[in-house]
Amino acid sequence: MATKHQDSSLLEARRAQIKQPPFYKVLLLNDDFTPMDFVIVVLQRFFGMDREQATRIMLKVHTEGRGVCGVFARDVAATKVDQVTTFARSNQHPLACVMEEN
Ligand code: TYC
Repeated sequence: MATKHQDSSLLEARRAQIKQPPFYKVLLLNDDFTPMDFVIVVLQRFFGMDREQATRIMLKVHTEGRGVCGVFARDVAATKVDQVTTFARSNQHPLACVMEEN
């Protein structure tokens, strides 16, 4: 018969095996050069926000230094980071977009 101790050790081992699928936050970082209107366009185009929502997030990044654009599965988050970075560089802006485990 399993002891209480064995039962809880088994449960712990099982919990360690069943890892939650990793999700990632995609964030924008503030800088002194990217125009506010450009950031608003990025949030609308790549994160499906309306202008009001996009303005709110842009101002949060501007005042607090960083802000979350959304939470996605790892490959989707990586694609968003690539798309935003490519779009920013092709418009000569230094806008930084990064992902972070949630
Ligand atoms: N700080 C920028 C400015 O004053 C605006 C800005 C907001 C830049 C958000 C980047 O992720 C950013 N023009």
